[in-house]
Amino acid sequence: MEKSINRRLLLKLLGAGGALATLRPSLAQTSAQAETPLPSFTGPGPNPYWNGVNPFVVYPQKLPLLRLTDRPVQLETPRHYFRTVFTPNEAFYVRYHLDELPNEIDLSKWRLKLEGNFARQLEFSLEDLITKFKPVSIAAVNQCSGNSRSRFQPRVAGGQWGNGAMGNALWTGVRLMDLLEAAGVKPGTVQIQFEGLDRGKGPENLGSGRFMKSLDWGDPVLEETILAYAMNGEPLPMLNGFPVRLVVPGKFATYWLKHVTWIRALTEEDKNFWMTPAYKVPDTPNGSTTPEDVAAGKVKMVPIGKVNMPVRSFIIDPDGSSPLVVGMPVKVRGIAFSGHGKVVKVEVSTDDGKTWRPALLGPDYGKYSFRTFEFTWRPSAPGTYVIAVRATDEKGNIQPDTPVWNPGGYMWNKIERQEVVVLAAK
Ligand SMILES: Nc1nc2c(c(=O)[nH]1)N[C@H]1C(S)=C(S)[C@@H](COP(=O)(O)O)O[C@H]1N2
Ligand SMILES: [Mo]
Repeated sequence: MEKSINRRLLLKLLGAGGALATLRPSLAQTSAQAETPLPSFTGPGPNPYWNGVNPFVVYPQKLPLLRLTDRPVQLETPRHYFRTVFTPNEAFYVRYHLDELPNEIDLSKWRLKLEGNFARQLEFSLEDLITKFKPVSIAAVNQCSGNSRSRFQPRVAGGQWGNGAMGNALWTGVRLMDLLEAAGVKPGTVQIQFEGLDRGKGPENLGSGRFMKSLDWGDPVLEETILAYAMNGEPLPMLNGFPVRLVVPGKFATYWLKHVTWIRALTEEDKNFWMTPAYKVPDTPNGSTTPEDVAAGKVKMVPIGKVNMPVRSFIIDPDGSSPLVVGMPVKVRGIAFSGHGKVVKVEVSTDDGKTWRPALLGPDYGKYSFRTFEFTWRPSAPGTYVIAVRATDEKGNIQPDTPVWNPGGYMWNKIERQEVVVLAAK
């Protein structure tokens, strides 16, 4: 099956017409904007907004998504696209750090380069990657470290994401280790660095105009990491990393480099801005600390690559937009995932977290995928109810009902809630 997917893909990527081989979208296309002003601020207190409060905008190859910023491009996926276990490519969120994005890529010239402390300095075309290496597929959740950052109290700087800076896809590509073995990693290598094609100034005077991330040589995640050329059986959308991106299962998306064009074996630790000081978390069990401890210089910070994504779950339906009716069954549905292993239990509460009952889990697409759940609830009296959901993974990690706080606004995983109104049946 993989073989035929691949032949089809190859045709799509390289074949006649080549519509996708060189995309010529204008990244400046604009959108229909909301006609009435939206509320401007979502906190403090219980947050009624699942997504961030932002206008819809349309970019090439994308459905209308919620715009956080346009330089760099940051687009959030609206809640209803999480009704399916795989997030549609056209609705998949977008996050960049720099403002000059590759707008078209000529695959007759593009080459992936392996350089640095390798026995052989190699170059591969996209066709080489597709045809010379065994394709592998993995379902995995890509989640921004700052997903749900708008919930932080006190608030922290950075994109004020709601819950939609995440997505699940079936990724197909080459095992990173197959590429590294072909080049021959020489002794003395400490990290493998990845760089893409986007450029820009980045934060002032920090030498940050190239987005680069490195994984430790010897980190077990390298065994599962792939360089993906397909997402849900299609070429990657340009804004999600065409022609190839890194998929680092279980790790936050900051390591999932897009448009990967350079892979380097480093003999010294990568100290570029995007490794340090950016993207660091307190070295505490759940990445949490306090503003006071940070101010007092008490907190040891480590790269977020040292941790896996904490367990999370989300209520997708009901979304509170319409009332429920006494005696009428309603399906509470959503998704759950964990970077630590398979989700083994999802529980739903209809009394704001006082009592919990198990939900039915959907199909298992592997431990790094979203897992859907469903719970049938028949409200017996009118009123306002708070539905809550919490997941447990195979390592026994369970979502806390306490908020996370750290200066980067990372690793949020508090139990999610949805308020609903139940009306009397007439
Ligand atoms: N080349 C490149 N890759 C990148 C980034 C970037 O700015 N440039 N951002 C990273 C971060 S922080 C995130 S959250 C994910 C977002 O992936 P997506 O835009 O495909 O959703 O890409 C990662 N890979
Ligand atoms: Mo991110």
